[in-house]
Amino acid sequence: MAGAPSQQPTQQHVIDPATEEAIAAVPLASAEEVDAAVARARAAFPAWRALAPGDRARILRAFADRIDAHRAELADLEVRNAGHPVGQARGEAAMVRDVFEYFAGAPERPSGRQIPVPGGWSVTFAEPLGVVGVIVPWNFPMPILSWGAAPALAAGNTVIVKPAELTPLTAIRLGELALEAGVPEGVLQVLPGTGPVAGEALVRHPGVAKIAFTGSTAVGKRIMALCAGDLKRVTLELGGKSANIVFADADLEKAAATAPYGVFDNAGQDCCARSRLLVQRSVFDRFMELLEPAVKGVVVGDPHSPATEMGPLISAEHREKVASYVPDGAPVAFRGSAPSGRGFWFPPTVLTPSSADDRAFTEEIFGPVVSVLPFEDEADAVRIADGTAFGLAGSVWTRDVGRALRVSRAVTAGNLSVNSHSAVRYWTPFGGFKQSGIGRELGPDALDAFTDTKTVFISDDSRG
Ligand code: TXE
Repeated sequence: MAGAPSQQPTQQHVIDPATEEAIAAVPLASAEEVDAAVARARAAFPAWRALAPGDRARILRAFADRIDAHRAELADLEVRNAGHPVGQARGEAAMVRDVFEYFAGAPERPSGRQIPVPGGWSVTFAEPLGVVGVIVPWNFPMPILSWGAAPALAAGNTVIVKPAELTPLTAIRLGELALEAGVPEGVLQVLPGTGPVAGEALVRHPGVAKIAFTGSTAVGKRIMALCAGDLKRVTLELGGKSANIVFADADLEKAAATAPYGVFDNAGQDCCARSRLLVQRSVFDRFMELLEPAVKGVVVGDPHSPATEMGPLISAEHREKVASYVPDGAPVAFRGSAPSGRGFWFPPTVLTPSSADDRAFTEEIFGPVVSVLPFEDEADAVRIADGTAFGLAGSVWTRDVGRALRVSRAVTAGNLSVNSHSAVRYWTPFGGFKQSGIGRELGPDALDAFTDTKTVFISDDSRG
């Protein structure tokens, strides 16, 4: 059926990006295997959907408990497969547990409305869609899997997860833990494979009702176009080029001390990375003086060490892409350190481009590179912040409450933080404006993304 090419290697080696060593060999699903997985998911759907709310909730809670019991193991796997510093990886495993726990309660919470209408009532139901494909990138393999799978399952759908080629290990383990926790066969399947073969077979499959995709804007556009063929539901969480706006009246010490976290977290491989730093001109020089030690102090190295704040990039190919934004002669203000030798290391790098048109200032680099530019006033800051095709996140640093509100409302992005870089919480909505995506994940909105609303009119005239 799927129409995608199925000639490909049958397995691939998974690499530890901190050592460049192969740590596992993982099978790659063919289009035919995607077909078979969709058939299993379709077969499992009626019973999963029909479960009493309390029973579905109990199974998802048991899964969350199982994840909790295996948190350290999952974190260790992510350290080795994705190079995430161990403290960060532990936080991610805890978040995955929390996400499943939060959405586990959804079947028991009231949903639907009663709307009085002349001659009777209209009642709404949030109906599950069927089989949901969750396509996951390599930057946050565990959390992003949970952001799609947990609400989809809670809403009564069955799910097929396609992890990224580079980082399938935690997804495979989560699939095993789901079965051990009592999630029925076929309800949550993990199918490692490539984007062009397994990913695209899932997207094209007429038996799949919805695709939840996180990844590059280019692939997101292709997926949306493919989904148009049969009007498959689609949510897209794509790239970003978020601005960190620092006003002269801000707590400059705090803004400078936290700016590295805002962009170098996960080695900058974060769709929310505040990779454009806008600083009001009157405090620009002072801010740069404060920023330099903060950047040079970022601890880059062995992701197994609890002291490490930044690990390697995900692959040699990705490091080449990141390096292309810092060619010889690039306006480097200062850099942090990075290990030499094996591993895909890249030092935290601060650029001061001469204009907002600079390639490093407009394109998503997805690495530890931040570009700093001065601005004049509020209007100028918002204009520069909005000067890209993206609109995912941003930060505003000021002590003026009115300005904080004005600027955070004015910037065209889905997730703003005031005097902070933290925006992602599993109980609040997350997603992008403009070319950063469509739809919202997490929080109550996520359930809307995995259901269609049905309205049933009930006449109060039983004589017909
Ligand atoms: O992403 P892809 P890549 C950005 C970031 C990064 C760039 C490339 O700038 O440097 O994208 O990363 C699957 N049909 N982000 O190449 O290719 C693929 O197998 C169906 C931002 O890794 O978009 C993987 O599972 N699926 C981002 C997933 O899509 C396809 C996170 C993402 O891969 C497919 C990651 C196809 N035709 C990268 N082609 C974010 N929003 O955080 C690929 N895939």
